[in-house]
Amino acid sequence: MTRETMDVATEALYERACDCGIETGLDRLEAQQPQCGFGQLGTCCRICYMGPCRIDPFATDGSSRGVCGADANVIVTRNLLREATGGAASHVGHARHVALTLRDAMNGRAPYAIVDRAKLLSVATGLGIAVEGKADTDIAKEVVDKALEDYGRQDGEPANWVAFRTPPKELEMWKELGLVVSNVHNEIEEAMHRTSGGNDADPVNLLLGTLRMGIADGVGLAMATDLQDIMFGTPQVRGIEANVGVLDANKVNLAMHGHNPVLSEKIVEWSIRLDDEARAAGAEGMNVVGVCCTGNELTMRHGVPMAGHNLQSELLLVTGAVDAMAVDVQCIWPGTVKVAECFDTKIITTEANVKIPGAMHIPFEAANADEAAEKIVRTAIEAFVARKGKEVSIPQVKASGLAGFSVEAIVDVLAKVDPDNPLKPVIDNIVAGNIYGVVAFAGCPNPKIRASEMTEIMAKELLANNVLVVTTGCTAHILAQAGLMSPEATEKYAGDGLKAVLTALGGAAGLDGPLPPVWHMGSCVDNSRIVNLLAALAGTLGVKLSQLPVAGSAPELVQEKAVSIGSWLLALGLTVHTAPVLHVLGSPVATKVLTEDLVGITGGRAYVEYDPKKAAAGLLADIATKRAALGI
Ligand code: BF8
Repeated sequence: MTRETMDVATEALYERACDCGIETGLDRLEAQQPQCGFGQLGTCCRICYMGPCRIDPFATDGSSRGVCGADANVIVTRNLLREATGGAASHVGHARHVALTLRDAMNGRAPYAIVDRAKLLSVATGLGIAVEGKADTDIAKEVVDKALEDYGRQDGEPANWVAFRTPPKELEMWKELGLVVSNVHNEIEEAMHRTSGGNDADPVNLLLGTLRMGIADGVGLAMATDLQDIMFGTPQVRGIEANVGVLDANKVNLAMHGHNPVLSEKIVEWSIRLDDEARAAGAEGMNVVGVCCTGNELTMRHGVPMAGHNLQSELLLVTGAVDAMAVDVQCIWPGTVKVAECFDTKIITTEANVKIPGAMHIPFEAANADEAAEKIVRTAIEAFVARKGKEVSIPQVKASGLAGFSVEAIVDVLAKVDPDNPLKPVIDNIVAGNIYGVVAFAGCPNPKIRASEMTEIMAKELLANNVLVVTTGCTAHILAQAGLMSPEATEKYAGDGLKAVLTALGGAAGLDGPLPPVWHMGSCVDNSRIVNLLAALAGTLGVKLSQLPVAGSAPELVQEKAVSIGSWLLALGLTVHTAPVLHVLGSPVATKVLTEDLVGITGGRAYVEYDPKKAAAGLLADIATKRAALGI
């Protein structure tokens, strides 16, 4: 990413970093050039000590195979399955943590409660739990039992969250393909086993394993979302602000970074409780802001400002205005500690399995949540006292918009148009072509691609062609910062058909203007919300997900979690665009199966394109094909 192509806020912060001699990820990316070609092709194998072996897929001598005889197809597909396993482990671990917190809360051992009773009842009913005449706490305990069963069962039956949240046609398809996941921990064990030395050497079998891992990932996503909604509330549409300008020099700025709202919800609570202390310390109050996915969780439920996406996590600290950044799990750059050392900023780790040398560690567990949250907020206030009077530099850049588009919130809006059949207005408009299709943007900001404004330009192209954009994760931060979650963006960017629909819906919802053209549906685990929405549409139309005029995109893929989410979407039958390309090009089998043959298996297809306009055109062509097949 060169300086000329950075957005205003990033450029200002990067310049300040350079002036102060502070190294950031952008510098390190440059220093890493050229990056390893074997790694990019996926043909580096380091799972045993005869290696590491670097395979040249084009060689005609012995270097086309590893010492054990594994060729590029085997090595690439083993590596891909291990990537997806890393992602799924993150999500099912997250979900288990939330389930255990709900269990402890219901047993009086953790200070959390049932905030959304309606969601509790709908999840319980969906899981087949009888709710009549039972106390809410007992129902919640049964929900927890169902959740933990998905980590322990050995009967081979579909996992509870697979049976609950998978649309019937796709569940049937998975049964026929032998892809039904029963126990998510077993899946992870099996995947690590089969990809260790001297086991599965069939690339197609390994690719099917990656689809299974995607399905295990989907269990984690859906379970996390459902249980979080029960404990913290189902998001409703609300106003939000995004970008570094949400920091306030005169307040105690406490940035929440990571993923699990079990921590961040408590921090919000204690920031309110200790606001007077912040004022007594000379601040104008507490200012909790969100980074990455925990930022999405907080903005969806409370309207907490979205300070930045993953690539901005270091740069935010360069303002000198962040008093503390408290983190839990996933996507935490070790580099943040080095940047924080240049200021009075405290980086606070909280999880036993995520520690960073140089960071302060305040152990956070559900049982001690109040004490730990109180300590974290007080630490931020003390850091503000140390910072008081020192120079800070906050680029005054921020955008406003609406967030909180849970499926429930969307249905609430649609029910104002048609109370008996809320999805009908959407389906009618899809059939009529006013909504040409839907594309889900998910995943990360990639410094290799960010300068091309991949996410923003793709979204604008799609909107102009009447494609509704829904989003989660860090792409939600990017699109919010670009102003695409505002009603004005509908006027500016949406095609005429889409504009008319969003204007009518905005009117029905009692807004002054249209609904925004990009709907913020949450964090990365909330990709489950997107699938639930698509499943409802497919169910109403009586078609498979693969037949809908919809697609997914990780336009700036970074993390293994994006690989596992994408694998879930491929297993569900969706076209999934990514940039950069997955590390699979070293394998002709993987490349062909993912981009061609899979269409005949699940209906899904991997699609790669780095040019934002061409990528949008590719997805529009895909949608056109699906519309034609539906006869609309
Ligand atoms: O889980 S989008 S950089 S923060 S991986 Fe990470 Fe990617 Fe951001 Fe959320 Ni998702």
